[in-house]
Amino acid sequence: LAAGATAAGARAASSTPSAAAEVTSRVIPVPASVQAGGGAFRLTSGTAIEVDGGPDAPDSGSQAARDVADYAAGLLRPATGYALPVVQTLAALGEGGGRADGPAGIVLALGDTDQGLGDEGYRLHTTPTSVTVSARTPAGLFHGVQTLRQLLPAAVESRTAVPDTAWTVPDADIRDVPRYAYRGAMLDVARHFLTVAQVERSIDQLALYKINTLHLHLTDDQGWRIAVSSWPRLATYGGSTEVGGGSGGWYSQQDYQEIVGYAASRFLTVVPEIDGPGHTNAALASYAELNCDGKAPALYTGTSVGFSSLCVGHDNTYTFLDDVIREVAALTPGPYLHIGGDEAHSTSAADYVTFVDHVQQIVAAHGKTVIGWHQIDSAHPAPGAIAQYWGTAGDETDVAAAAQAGTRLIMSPANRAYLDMKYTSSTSLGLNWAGYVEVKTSYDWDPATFVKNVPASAVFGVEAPLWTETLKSNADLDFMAFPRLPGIAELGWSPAATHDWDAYRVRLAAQAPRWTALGITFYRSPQVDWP
Ligand code: TNX
Repeated sequence: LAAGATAAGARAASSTPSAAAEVTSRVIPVPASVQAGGGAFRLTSGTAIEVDGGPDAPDSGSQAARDVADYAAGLLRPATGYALPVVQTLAALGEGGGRADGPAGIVLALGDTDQGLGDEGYRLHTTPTSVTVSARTPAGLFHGVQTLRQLLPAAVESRTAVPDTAWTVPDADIRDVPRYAYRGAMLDVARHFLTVAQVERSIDQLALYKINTLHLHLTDDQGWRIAVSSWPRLATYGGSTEVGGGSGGWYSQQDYQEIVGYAASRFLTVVPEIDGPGHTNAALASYAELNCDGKAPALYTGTSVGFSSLCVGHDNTYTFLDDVIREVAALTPGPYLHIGGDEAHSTSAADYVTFVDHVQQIVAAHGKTVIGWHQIDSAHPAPGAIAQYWGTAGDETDVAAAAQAGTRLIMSPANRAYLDMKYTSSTSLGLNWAGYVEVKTSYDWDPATFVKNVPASAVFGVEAPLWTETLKSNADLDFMAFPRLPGIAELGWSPAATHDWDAYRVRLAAQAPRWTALGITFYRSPQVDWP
């Protein structure tokens, strides 16, 4: 083991086992390295949050650090009842990352104060008078704040004051960097429409576990959920219903930008998905000219898959896709656009290849990198394309061949990472086509080795999809995501050497009071000793 992996870190810190043990029994994803710090820190009514924007402050980096400090203050003020003023300083960091002098408090320090923290890593160091989070980037500071949050008592999540609480941060010196650059979750807003408020609530849950990507499945047979000015009926008609026949809904371009901006404030990138050639009944119903026979089918509110297809041989199809992808790309600051490509059972194999190859060109023309469900590996994945694996067996030879040839992989094996699979045969919500996925099954796999003959370097990250055929309310979403989502987040962030179900189930149990304080309904799996 390289020094720095938690298992090694925990051993190296055996002179002070409590520091590492406290952190590794409480924080998800478990940090890459935990050593003893300078002593535990306690927040008081006199604590301030100091922002050190680094040597170049004030500049845009400094403003971003300030935003993270304001966010941290917003998290910590309600439960503590403390003022926690945010103050900006230019002071240099003291030895070991703590403050040399100056006011006691929480310090967020941006700059190249530490080596090897990369784009998202951070260091968190406690002393009796300070807890300092340092990072090279604002994203790193933000992730460090999530760790700080989880080191405080669960009551910190309360939105009302919890008096007589000792707001203690245990002694720790944490250095933490992610295993994978892409750590995602997907919301299917097509089968059941989810409001902007529901999506933002999910974003906050994802941020707590250092997930950095929100994939929005915006279009499917049952609904088209984003306004496209050049094809307005997609939303107004195609978005007018959902599974079960409810009234559905759709995001105006302003709504979508609101979601993108909220995600960015939590350091998540939005990946919009426009699915094709299958999963397109809502579009086909909205515009007759998209159909090979020129006839618009009825809207669809059931849960079957594989019955719809865009007309691959029609020019209209590519005019439509070019318009949609141009508009969606322009609204999306992130580098990716997801083209779907799954379950095209009503498209011939040859047409499928024609379609995927053409759509990839359109996405490239609008400046985005293609992500597609792993069936795109049966076409010709463009240079830089990313395939999202949602199989269960791990023996797909076309996926392995594409990975060997340079197509990166996002790992979402359905029998592990799908948050919509039932936990057991008695789970009332969810589906079971990929089997039952209890908490241990969901956690206990390795993204690097799940698909045979894939080079570890081809794995770009992990994603937990939440399909909504059976889900609608916040309570529904929560119950399926918790407690599995934190496990997928840990697979994406923590070093493989830290992977250990027995240790993980202890950390997971410790999260439950936090979820309760946050109003998150969760499945009390018998595999975990909940408090
Ligand atoms: C398969 S996964 C689908 C979705 C369903 C999901 C339900 C994938 C790429 N396609 O259309 O919603 O199963 O688990």
